Amino acid sequence: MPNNFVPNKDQTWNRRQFLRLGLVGAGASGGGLLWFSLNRISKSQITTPPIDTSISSEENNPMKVLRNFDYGTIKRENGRNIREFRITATNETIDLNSAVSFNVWTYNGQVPGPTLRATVGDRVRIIFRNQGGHSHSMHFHGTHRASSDGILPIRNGKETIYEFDAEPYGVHLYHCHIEPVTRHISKGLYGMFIVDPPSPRPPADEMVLIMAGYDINNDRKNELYAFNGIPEYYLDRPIRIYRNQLIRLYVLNMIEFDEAATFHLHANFFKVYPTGMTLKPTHETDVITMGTAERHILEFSYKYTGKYMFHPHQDITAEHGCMGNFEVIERKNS
Ligand SMILES: [Cu+2]
Repeated sequence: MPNNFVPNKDQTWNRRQFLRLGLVGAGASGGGLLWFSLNRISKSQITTPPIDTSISSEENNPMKVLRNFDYGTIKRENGRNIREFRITATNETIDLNSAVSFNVWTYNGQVPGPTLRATVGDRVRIIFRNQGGHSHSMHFHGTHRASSDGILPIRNGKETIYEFDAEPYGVHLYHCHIEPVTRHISKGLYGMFIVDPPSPRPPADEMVLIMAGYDINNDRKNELYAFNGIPEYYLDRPIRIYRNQLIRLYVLNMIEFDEAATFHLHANFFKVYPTGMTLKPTHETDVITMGTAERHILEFSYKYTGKYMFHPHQDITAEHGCMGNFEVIERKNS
């Protein structure tokens, strides 16, 4: 993992650091995870509170999923930016809690898969290798040709390339589309695909929250639910954020078997950018309903310090693991 995963002190990003990360990104493999890219450069500085260094950096760590964006390997071909991503499907066993170990199917060894990110108009190239033992695929939401729609099975041990233009801008997703899709998704084969607008959104502390369920006993119902892969992870390890700093949440509902889930934030209201496809919010609320695969950008900041829950307001879903906390703290020296 890059050293920047667990900073020991406040992470403050200046232009020099952005440039350095951008250069690192240009040479990184598709598995490289970056928090920002060159197109995030801004005069304003966004700081993120330090992550508790006692939190492990193991592969399936929701804190790692939270603020990591994979911009791929940047190439220049025929006057265009190409963002090349290398994704491998594998099988892993993860501990969902102290009692349940579960065999998951993964993209690049993690659930959810890496958050892939591009700017609208970029050419995206996905080099997909299947080492998962079953046939799998990568189906992206977005506008593209049928040949890159990712519905054909890629057999174990085989490789394919999906290539398309990143459009339209918004919060999208990718997932395996092999039958039964319910099983392939609920076993872990899903991730977020963010397409940024031509002009970057205003600086913010950006993070990804993906809701999903686990059907542990194959009864086509979920016994456990999670944000970013592990049930109740952020409940015990709150996401630290700064008071009065803009938070931009990219939220996605990937819960199979249930018809819909809501997302509710305590003691606050958020501005809604439906499917991330607007530059201005359409409305403000504190609970939003999402069917499976629905996703939005939600923006807010906290006025008061303290600990605040977030969870679906289907409380049975929250009680079975889809529950977390923000811990709003005061920024030092401000
Ligand atoms: Cu699959």
